[in-house]
Amino acid sequence: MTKVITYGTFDLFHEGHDNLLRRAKELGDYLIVGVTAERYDRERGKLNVHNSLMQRIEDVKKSGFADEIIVEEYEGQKIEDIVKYEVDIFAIGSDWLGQFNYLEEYCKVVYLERTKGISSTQLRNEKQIVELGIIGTESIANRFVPESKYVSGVIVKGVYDTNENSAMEFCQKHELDFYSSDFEEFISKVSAVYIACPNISHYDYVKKCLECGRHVLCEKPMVLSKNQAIELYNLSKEQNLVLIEALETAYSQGFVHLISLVKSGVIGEIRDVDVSFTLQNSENMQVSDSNGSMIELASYTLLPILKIFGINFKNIKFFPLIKNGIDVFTRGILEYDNGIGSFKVGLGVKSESDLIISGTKGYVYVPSPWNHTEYFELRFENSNFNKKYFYKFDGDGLRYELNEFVRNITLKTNHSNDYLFKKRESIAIIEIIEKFLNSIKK
Ligand code: C2G
Repeated sequence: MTKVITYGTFDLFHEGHDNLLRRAKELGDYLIVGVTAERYDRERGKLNVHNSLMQRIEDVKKSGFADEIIVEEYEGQKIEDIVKYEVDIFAIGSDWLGQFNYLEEYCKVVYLERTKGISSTQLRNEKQIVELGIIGTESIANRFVPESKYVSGVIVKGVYDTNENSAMEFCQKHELDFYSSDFEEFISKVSAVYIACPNISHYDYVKKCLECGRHVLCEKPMVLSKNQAIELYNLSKEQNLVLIEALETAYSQGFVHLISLVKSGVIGEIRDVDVSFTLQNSENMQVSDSNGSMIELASYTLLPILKIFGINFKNIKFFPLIKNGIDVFTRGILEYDNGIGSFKVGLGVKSESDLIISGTKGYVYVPSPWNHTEYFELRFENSNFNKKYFYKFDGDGLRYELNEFVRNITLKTNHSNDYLFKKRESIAIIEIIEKFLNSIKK
């Protein structure tokens, strides 16, 4: 008898899951299905799981392919299960290609091609699965697709790029349902869009997508003009659509707790927020460094300053270092009635990308990379009172912004529940970047 084992969350059970189980069963005579426990999903950074473990087990049972169902509760359990149940074949979808090769020591490993385009409208409406399309094929879009599998309730269906070849390659690489260089065709096949193309075209695409009735998650900075930002947010409101600027730090657990803690007064009144973000090479950034450090990085550094001191600063000063027409390094100072916010951003330069918040009773130190906020420390003159905080930050964080986007679409709370990253904070950051760009033009 050939025994096959497979694992999954099987949330909002759909035809992709059904196909996977059917083909796994066909590989042998007896199929064991491991359904992930809630705690294990949290531990491995899977977000937004809707159905309870009981419901998900029930759905797997109903498929009729499983001879035995077990619960996957911890990292490393797969090896133990394979040995315990004397499994011959481990099967999993091709979105995990290569990642389970370590199991070859124990049994045969088969990657089954994942089902592209779970397209039934019934599925979307009844189970609220967001069918996402991506505009752009640059590096951040490439990092986004693998992250998306950690957010339940969303399927990346297709990609759009004006360059058809780039779109085709991206589609093949990420096993998407379709690619297109025809915007009308692209938009007709998706219910929501992630915009990750160079930011010069963000405005046009956000507007077009909203006008077509699609929810939009747009890379930072969404636009480079305050008026355009206001116009787009207003348009999304009129259309009752979700529009979110993708700034992953704002949605990550550690950062959210850090801000709440500081606001609760544990380090007294805040006098200074000093934050830095530098990148030696901008390979991981959305576009080439021809944009300059303010466009690339200021959205991050302005976030903690505006979160803590608010958007009404009295004065702002920039000290840029310009090379070949762009700022390779910029220091900025925001003056408030009761405090100072200072930041530095740089491309092709390395410094500690840390965050220090100084208060009248103590300070918070967040070491590099502070924007992941995996760890920070409250420090006081009497070090006996120092306290360390640790958080999980999975992947490169893109799942957090996607999770917030999907959550907003499902709950339709775009305008009432944006406290993690308020529209007015997004607009204020864009306005500061615009001010800076105008100042270096002169
Ligand atoms: N799947 C598929 N086609 C889809 C969606 C999912 O073939 N369109 C497959 C996945 O590749 C996986 C299974 O269905 O093999 C279950 O998918 P999920 O519920 O998303 O679970 P996942 O996070 O992939 O679990 O230990 C957990 C496993 O390692 C992975």
